[in-house]
Amino acid sequence: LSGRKRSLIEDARRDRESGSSSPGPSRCGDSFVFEEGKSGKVTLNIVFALKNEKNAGFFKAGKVFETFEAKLLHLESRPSRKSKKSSEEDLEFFMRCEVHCSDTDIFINSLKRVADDVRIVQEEKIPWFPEKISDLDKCNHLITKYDPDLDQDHPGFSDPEYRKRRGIISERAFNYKHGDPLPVVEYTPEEIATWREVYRTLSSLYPTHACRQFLEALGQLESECLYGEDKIPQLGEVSAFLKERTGFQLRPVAGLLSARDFLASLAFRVFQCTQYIRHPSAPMHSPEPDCCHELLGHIPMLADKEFAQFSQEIGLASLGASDEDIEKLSTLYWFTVEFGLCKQNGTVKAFGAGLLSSYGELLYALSNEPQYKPFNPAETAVQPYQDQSYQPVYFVSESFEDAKHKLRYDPYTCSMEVLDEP
Ligand code: HBI
Ligand code: NLE
Ligand code: FE
Repeated sequence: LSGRKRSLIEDARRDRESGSSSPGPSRCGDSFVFEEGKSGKVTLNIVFALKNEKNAGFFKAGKVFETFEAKLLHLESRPSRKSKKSSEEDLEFFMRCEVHCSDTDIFINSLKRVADDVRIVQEEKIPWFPEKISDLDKCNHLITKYDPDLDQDHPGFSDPEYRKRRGIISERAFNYKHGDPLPVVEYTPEEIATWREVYRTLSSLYPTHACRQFLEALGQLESECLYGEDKIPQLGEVSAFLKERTGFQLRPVAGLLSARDFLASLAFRVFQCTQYIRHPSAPMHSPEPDCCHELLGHIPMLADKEFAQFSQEIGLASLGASDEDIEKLSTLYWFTVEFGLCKQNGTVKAFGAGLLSSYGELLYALSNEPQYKPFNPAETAVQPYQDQSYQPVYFVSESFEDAKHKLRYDPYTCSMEVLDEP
């Protein structure tokens, strides 16, 4: 294990144990602080509603605060979410205040007499998340799955030259900072031979197996001479191509990133790309991302406006999300962006990058052998998945746009709306 890798792993472990890597902003919504305090005081976060006679109720609540000498630290109001049916909107208040420890129970009980639905809420710790694109420099927590240095089943495990090469390419990615020019890798003839084989075999399947959006973008990449079987495209050129079409840009990544870090970059329309290539002994399928996967699987799809927006929305939803929600979003990402199928002109086509970069799995996914289920975010998000080999089940969207419409980020509530059947 190189020193660099070890320090990354330790870093990630520390973050997990301490709950977050740096103090995050407070979440708006219904999570608030409850701190045991200094000098016999506690800070309470209280939510209560006022249903009838709001003005009178508000002043009565104020009286309770006054009586208990509660020090008001913060106050805000919003329409109650529960009041859909009533003609007049109920109001909900959030107050943060400091009271004497010994008064807590009686204070809350008094409040309950003058207000409705009184709740004390505890703050969920919000995991740190990048707030600006350059913060992505801190999103570099690698996970060590399928690492050729560690995993005995990796086809490169017993190939010291391959491991050394990967180490060099990964180190450059690791040192990359936002704004630096994208690293140029001088690929060796052997690496180009692997690319050629992957490119050729996949190209023979694309016309029948890939979705329309993919074929269109690949055609453009080829006619602009960015893509072809004789050279491995460089990230800088490809990034410029994407930026013009959908605003997506690339940054190099040293290996498999944590789901949280990987998804966060999508929120900024940044796609993290590995630059090393798969081992020549296994060109038709690799469980880990490599440049064939990024360049052939992801890039053409990211040139499509609808798909780019879908990807960004998953990323936005992931910012500051709980670990459970990250898991769900990863699963959604997995069965759409990586392994999604969709219907086009009555036939099923692939739009997932993991299929479009693996000759073996692309054939298999459309062979009628695996199980197929209709795409539906609620169900898809909890479908267990494994990433070692081909998927046992694929989700099929009614149309390419359907997947996007069913999953929509609402910028006002900062949450994902899952829409039912259109
Ligand atoms: N890291 N570098 C990299 N590339 C990916 O495609 C990737 C990742 N980490 C996690 C991940 N994909 C997905 O499986 C989801 O967990 C987001
Ligand atoms: N299985 C894919 C391939 O061989 O290209 C890579 C999947 C990465 C998630
Ligand atoms: Fe991928």
